[in-house]
Amino acid sequence: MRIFGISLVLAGSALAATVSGTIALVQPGAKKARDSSGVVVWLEPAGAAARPAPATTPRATMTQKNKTFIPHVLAVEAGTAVDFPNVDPIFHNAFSNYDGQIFDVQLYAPKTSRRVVFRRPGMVRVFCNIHATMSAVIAVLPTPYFTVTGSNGRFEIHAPAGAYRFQVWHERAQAERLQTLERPLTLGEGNVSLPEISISEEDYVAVPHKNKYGREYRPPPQDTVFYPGGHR
Ligand SMILES: [Cu+2]
Repeated sequence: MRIFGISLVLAGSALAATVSGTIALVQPGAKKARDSSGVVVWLEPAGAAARPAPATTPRATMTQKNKTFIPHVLAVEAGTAVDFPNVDPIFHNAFSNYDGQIFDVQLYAPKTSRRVVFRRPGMVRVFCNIHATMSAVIAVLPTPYFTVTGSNGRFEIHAPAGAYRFQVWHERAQAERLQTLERPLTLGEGNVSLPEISISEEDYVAVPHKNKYGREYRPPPQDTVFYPGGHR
């Protein structure tokens, strides 16, 4: 009976498989991609099979360092609490007024942190209200099976057997182009290696963003100095 019991457990547990591949970001005029980092890749479970909510709130971190959000692209499952530690010697802010999730942690001091829970799936573009050059993306996903590429464009996702929709996103790619790269993917036994995926950045136009009031940024502050008692 014990042996039978063990085999039942094995049969009942979903086997995990790995989906891997490479993404090449292709800039207009360039023959080869140089840096293919920041591509979000995820497997969305097909059908309405509801996943049980995680017992504890998942956590993630986006650090403010050297006037940069690190990482520049952060992927999280919906329901994740994201901490924004400010390790710089100057004040920072983090806000988004794009679709996805509107939030504003207000101005906060060096060596302090703020936390925001991202509940609704979407691509949340994050900015700092006092530093125009700072930007980041938080990809809030309806799945725990995701990754973000590094500069070589390689990705690897582990997921249980089942039916999924494979999807990719990059901030400089057009939504219509990204849609054409979506595909159904069924995981059974064994790993899946996908052929190289090319994402064109053609048609990308960088548009300077506005501050949280929808206005132009002021001239850059002199950040070589500290800001005792606040920031203007
Ligand atoms: Cu800042």
